[in-house]
Amino acid sequence: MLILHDNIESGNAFKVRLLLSQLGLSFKTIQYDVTKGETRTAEYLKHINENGRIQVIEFEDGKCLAESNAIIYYFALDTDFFPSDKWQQAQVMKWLFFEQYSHEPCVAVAKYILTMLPKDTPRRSEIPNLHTKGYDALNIMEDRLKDHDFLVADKYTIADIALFAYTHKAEMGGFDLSCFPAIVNWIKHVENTDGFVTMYPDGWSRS
Ligand SMILES: N[C@@H](CCC(=O)N[C@@H](CS)C(=O)NCC(=O)O)C(=O)O
Repeated sequence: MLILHDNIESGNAFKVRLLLSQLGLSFKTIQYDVTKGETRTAEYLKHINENGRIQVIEFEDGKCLAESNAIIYYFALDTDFFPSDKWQQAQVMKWLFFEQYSHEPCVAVAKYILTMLPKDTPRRSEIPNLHTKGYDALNIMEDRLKDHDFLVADKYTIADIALFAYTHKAEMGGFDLSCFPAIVNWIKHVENTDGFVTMYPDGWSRS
């Protein structure tokens, strides 16, 4: 069975859980506490990911693939979650790179600082800058979504999965989504797709 090296708080890991669930693929998860260096052990670096991070998918033959967007690309190929048209494929890739370069480093990191680190962490000083850059990214999404149901070709693809992951939890990072009506609407569209699963399982609470 597929194994996802996972952390329930990670939007990057949620992308993979969501796509695998929507594809109807079975997998089990191994949870890591990323605040305790559990992905930095010699064993992990050697066998799972030399880059010392989740999320990693481990195949039945022991091969491991890291990087959330590479993982969702791999599983989406030849399915409805990745277009067959070359131009649309490139549009999907554009949003995946945008997510990793302009969105996740602000929207996800603000969530991490505000929800995972102690309240007196000096890293709170990063929040204003993260908000400025994060709002720039959200504005770009809002602009696209104000006259489209989904990010590419008006069809639900892995571009939506990649950006949904941290956007729908952006308020945990102190972002106010009420100024983004198109994004709020798109979140509802994604939540209504077949086989949608939530990021945090029912009854889950941070220990
Ligand atoms: N670009 C990577 C990001 C991976 C990443 O930043 N993982 C974080 C959790 S979201 C992590 O494992 N942090 C632990 C560490 O850096 O020690 C992806 O999308 O998979």
